[in-house]
Parts: sequence; structure tokens; C-alpha cells
Amino acid sequence: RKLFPFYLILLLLVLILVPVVTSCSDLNLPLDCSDIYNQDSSRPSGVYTIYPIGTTSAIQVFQKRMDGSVNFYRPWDQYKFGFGNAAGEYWLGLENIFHLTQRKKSELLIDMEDFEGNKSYARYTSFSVGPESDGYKLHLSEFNSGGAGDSLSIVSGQKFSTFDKDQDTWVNNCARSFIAGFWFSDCHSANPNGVYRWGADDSLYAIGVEWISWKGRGYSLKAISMKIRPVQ
Ligand SMILES: [Ca+2]
Repeated sequence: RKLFPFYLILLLLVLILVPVVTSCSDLNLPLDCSDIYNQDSSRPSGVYTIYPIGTTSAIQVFQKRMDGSVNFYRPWDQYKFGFGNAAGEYWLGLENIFHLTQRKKSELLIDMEDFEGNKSYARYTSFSVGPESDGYKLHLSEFNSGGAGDSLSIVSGQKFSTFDKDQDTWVNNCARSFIAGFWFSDCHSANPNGVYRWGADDSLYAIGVEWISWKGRGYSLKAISMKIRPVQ
């Protein structure tokens, strides 16, 4: 009879300790891609989950431009499997984006910055990419919010195109003409994977890293990143 409180205490200890042990492992969750890189700089590019504001809101960055260090004019297989480094300029890969967005309903957030230090964003309530058999078609809800305005809806429902795989609706090749791989119609109002060219430059039409509804045509952004977050 006297043993009963002992077992009760033991049980209570287990109940208290288990969550502590569990939450300790959470302390090392990466806040952004550079955390992942810093933990192990030899890691290859790939799908890494980050937790900017805790475990409940995993944000996955799938596209990032920031300094012009990576060439984004690449063929289909590169856009399919991904390139660059998660700590720098980066494309996650269409196959990964397809699987991520099929698994969970996701919203899309696009953050951008110009060379004067101004920042803006655009948000879409739902975003997914179809399978390769359907050309990695872009499925996008209506524009939700953001001061950068809507420059992406125009290519909603379009297949992905690269210079060696023209799946756009234009008679010519958008990827080749605008030096990028992206979802194009005939052709674009946003060219996040275009040529990095340090701000205003309209010497060649609309080939830069552009978001037309914010900076107009002929302005190549300093930084842009496209990221998804699961929604309930
Ligand atoms: Ca075409």
C-alpha cells in the first residue's frame, strides 16, 4: 500500500520529463536556409524545412535571388531537379515543389527588394504545381494581398517552360526570349528567374528579375524569394 505513492511519483516524473526531452530537440530547428547551411555546409541542395516562427509554421523557400551569383538560364532537367545553394541563390526544383504542394494545401508569399532598400511583397491564398506529365502546371488562387501587386495571375494555369522545352502559349519561345525558366503565357508580368542586372536597365526588353506591378518593366530587382507555407 505504501508503494502506491512511489509509483505515482514515478509516473508524474515520466510525464514531466518526456515533454522536456522532446522539446529539447526542437531547439535546433533551423530558422532559415543559412541555419541549415551552417549546421553542415557540405549538404547538397535539396528540400529543407525551416521554422521562422516556431514549429507550427514551416515555410519552404523554393526560389531565391539576392546577388546574381547563380546563372538561372538553365535547361529543363535543371529546373526539374533544382540548382544553386539553399544558403544563396537557389531553385528548389519542380519535382520537389510538385510533391510539397500536393502533400499540403499551401499559400504563396513572394518577398522582394529594390536597390534603394524598399521592400514589398505579394501573397496568394493557394498555390500548387501539377505533375510533370501535365507540364508542372501552375495552379494559383486569386491575388490575396501585398503592396507589390499582382504580376503572377496572368500565368496561372500555364505549364513551366525552359529554353529547351517551350510549353508557353506564345508563337515564339518565352524562356529563350526573356532568358529564364518560368511559367509563361505570351509571355510574363513577372520574371523572377530572369537575368540579374542590378536595377533599372531597359536596353533589352523585360529580361531582368522583374515584378512589373511594383517596379515596372526594365527594373531588375535586388532580391526576390518565393516561399510556401502550409495552410489548414
Ligand atoms: Ca511558344
